[in-house]
Amino acid sequence: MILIGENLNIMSKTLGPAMKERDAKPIQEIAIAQTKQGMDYIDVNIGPARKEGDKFMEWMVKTVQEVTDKPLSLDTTNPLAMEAGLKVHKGRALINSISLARMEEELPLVTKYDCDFIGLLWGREGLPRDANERGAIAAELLYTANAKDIKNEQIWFDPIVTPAVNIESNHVKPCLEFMGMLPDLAPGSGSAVGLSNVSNGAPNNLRAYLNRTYLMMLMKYNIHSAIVDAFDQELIDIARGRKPALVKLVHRVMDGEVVEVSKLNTEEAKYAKTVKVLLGISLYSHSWLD
Ligand code: THG
Repeated sequence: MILIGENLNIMSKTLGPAMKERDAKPIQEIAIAQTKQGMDYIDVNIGPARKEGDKFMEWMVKTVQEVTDKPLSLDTTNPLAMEAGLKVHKGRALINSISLARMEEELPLVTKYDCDFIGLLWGREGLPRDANERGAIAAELLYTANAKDIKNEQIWFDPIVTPAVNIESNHVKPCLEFMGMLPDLAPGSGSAVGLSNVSNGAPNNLRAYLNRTYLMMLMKYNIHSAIVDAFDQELIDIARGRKPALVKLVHRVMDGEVVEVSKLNTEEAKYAKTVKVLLGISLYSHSWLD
C-alpha cells in the first residue's frame, strides 16, 4: 500500500501558521519526520490558497524537497498553485486532486508533467449519495482522462471519506461498496482515501481506532493508497502487513461472522466493536469502546 503523510496541512494548529509565515524550519522538521516514518509520499496541503497560491505552492515544494527525496502529493484546489508546484517539483509528483469541475483545466497537467493524480469523486451536485453515484462520476472522469491518452493506472479514485460521527449521513459503507466496484469499472486504476476524515469530530484519544479499523476494512478491497497520520505507528504496522491476525478478525466481523467477544483480548475487542460502529450495526456514540 502506498502511504501518503497528511501532517503538512494548512489546517494544522502549529504548521498552518508556519506555512503562512514561510517559516521553513518546522515544516522541514515534519517533512523529515514523516520520511523517517516510511511515508511514500508527503502531502502538501495548502488548501484553496486563493491569494498568491502559485508562489505559496512553489515555496512549499522547494522547502520540502530540500530535506526529503520523497515525491510530494500536491494538495490544493487552486489550478495555478498546482501547476506552479508541478513546475518546480523534482521527480514524479502526485496531483491531489482532480474532480469533474476542474478536469478540463487540470487533466492537461497530468500529461504535461507525466504524473499520477487522485480523481476526487465530487459530483456536480456535491457529495455523491451512494456507491452508484460514485461509479457514475468515476466513469465520467475515466472517460475524459482516457480520451486525453491518460492511462487507468495514472488515476487513483478517491470515494471521499466523511466523518463516521455524522450519523445522519455515514458514507463508510458506500465508500467500501464503491471500492468493490472499482476493479470492473476501471481495471488497473488505483484508489486513495483521506483516512483521518473518518474520525473527524471524535474524541482525540479514540480517533486512531476509527482510522485503523477503517483502513483494515478498506484493505479487504485492496486499497491502493491512503493519506494517513504518519505518526500513528500502529496504523503503519497495519498498512505494512505486520498485523495479519487483526486484519483477519476485522474481515470476519465484516462478513457477519459471530465473533465471541469473550474470546478476544482487550485490543481485539476494541477493533471488533469499532467495525460494528462503522458499519452502522452499533450506534455511534463518543463512548462506543466502553
Ligand atoms: N482526499 C484527498 N485529499 C485530502 C483528503 C481527502 N486531503 C486533506 C484530507 N482529506 C486528508 N488530510 C488530513 C489531514 C489532517 C487531518 C485530517 C485529514 C486531521 N488533522 C487533525 C485535526 O484537524 O484535528 C490535527 C491537525 C493538527 O495537526 O493540528 O484530522 O479525503 N484526496
